[in-house]
Amino acid sequence: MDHLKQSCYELSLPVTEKSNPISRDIDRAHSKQMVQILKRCDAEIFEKERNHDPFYQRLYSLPVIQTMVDVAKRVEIILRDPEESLIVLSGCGTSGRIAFLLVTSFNEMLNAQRQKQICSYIIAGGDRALLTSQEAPEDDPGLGARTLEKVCAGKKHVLFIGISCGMSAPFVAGQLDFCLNHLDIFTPVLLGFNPVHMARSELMQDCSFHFKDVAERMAAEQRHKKAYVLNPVLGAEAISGSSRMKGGSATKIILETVLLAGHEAAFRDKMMTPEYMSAWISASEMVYDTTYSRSDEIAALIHKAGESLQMKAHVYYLGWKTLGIIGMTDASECIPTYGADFGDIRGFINNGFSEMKNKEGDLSYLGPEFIIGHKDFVDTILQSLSQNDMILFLFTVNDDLNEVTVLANQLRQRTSNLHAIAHDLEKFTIPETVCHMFETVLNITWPFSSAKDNSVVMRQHWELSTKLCLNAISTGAHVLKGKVYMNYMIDLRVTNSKLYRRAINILQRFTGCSKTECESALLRAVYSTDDLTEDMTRADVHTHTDAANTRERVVPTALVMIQSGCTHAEAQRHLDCHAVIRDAVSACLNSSKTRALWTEHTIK
Ligand code: F1P
Repeated sequence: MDHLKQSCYELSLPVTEKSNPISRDIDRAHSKQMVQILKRCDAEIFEKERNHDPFYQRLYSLPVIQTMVDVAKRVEIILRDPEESLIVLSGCGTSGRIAFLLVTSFNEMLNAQRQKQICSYIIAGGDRALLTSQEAPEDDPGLGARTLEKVCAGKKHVLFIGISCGMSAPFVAGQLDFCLNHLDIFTPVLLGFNPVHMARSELMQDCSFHFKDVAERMAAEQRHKKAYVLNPVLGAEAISGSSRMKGGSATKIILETVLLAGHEAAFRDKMMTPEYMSAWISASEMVYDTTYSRSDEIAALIHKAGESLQMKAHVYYLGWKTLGIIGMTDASECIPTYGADFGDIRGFINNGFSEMKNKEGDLSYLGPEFIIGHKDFVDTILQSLSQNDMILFLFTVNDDLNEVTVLANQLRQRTSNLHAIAHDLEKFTIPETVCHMFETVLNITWPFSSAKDNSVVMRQHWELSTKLCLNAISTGAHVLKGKVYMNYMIDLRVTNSKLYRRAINILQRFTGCSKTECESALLRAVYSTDDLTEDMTRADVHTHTDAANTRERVVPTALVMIQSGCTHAEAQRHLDCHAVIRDAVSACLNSSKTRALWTEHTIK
């Protein structure tokens, strides 16, 4: 594919789907280089505006900050008059998990201050999606609207924040549309990371409009302060399209700021100014700086996790309180992103579901993926633990260090592959005896401030820091396992319409073939056939993604079929010859390049 074609192709993608030039060679980097690449990509979250470009507003751009002030004022109004009012945060996948984390923490803070808990979360697919990848409900705008209506029944004022990093999830579009049709009750906010004109314009299931229509209607209503679009650009993700990374982090930073600022205004009469908002963001930037100042330790943890995955062993995150949630969120997203098995990277939390405080309560009856307590880990996994399995503790000085010590001692009897990310404070450090139990400790000591709500803010900073580390570890480990080619997730699971389109985009990117050719190869891989029937080609995307859900290596198979012009069975044989997906893809792309060059040469 020549350069011009390739750059036109890139231009047509929204920012959140583009390939980031910084990480183009991440698949060939060793762990220390990887941390530097991820550090530069994450730095783009805080990058200042370039040439006052109105289409590419950044997080610190004045219009973005002003919108944050406006939304925080809505939070304040609701907190001042909580009867019959509600703040709802909603999203799919990582966006829904972050919504859950923010809502539970904010409600807990309100409860501790004897205030009414007025926040609620919605995640597409319900609470089971907090722990496992449930990509299909994301495609249903009607389901989104119905769920929202139910949650808000009887309320007179609702601030609805719909999160879709890629400005693409039909579930969220359905909810925003519902709000726009009931502006007497709802103030809708769209949080995403593309300019409005790049919102998805593909028609949605049983629907006459698309996401971009909704985003444009939202932008129009913003002029009357009836709706708000919060959409700073963060630059492309380090792994193309992996919005769990920068998208998830920025979602957390923006919404925590807005919620806390509204709270400060309601209960401490703090004035909300743009400077005040910028200061909150700068505090998160400090978290970014501090975290990446420990690049060597992060690299060591990537290396260890990579070794475990390469040996087909496991990585287990054992976290306390919200760090447990951060761990489970990171782990759950590896399945759709890297085609990982649920057992490859798993998260556990102290006290299991009673610590989660999710709406639907204990879900352990749903099966092994929903076994999440530390005690469950000891009861079900400890017996079979091998030295190749990596265990990573996630805790802070405010957690029960006695519990940490007891569990670590118990595990040390079976393995020394025990590591930790541990946060403490200048005045309250974690005793060395605790740190010494681990082979590698990423111990970050944070400056202590005695401000009243410091514990809430500190916890948020520890969560963000842990999220950055875990995103780096799980991404790096999968890169080392060969699940990434250049900076593309070539073994993604094609389980919803966005991922289906992404799969076609990846095939176009590497083969230079038309969309139709790539889609046809993808379908042949999805249905394991060389001859697509009419039923197959006529079926809707939903049917395709349903079928793809049970298939392995769908995109690599399609890629080999296109590049080598071979049958499905031959493509499977080619992949079977390579233990590592990246090697199989690279061998296929290189051999066809050589063939093309050779043909060109002989023709001349
Ligand atoms: C939602 C989401 C992602 C996930 C996957 C599928 O994306 O579930 O969290 O990583 O790519 O989509 P978005 O609506 O926030 O863009």
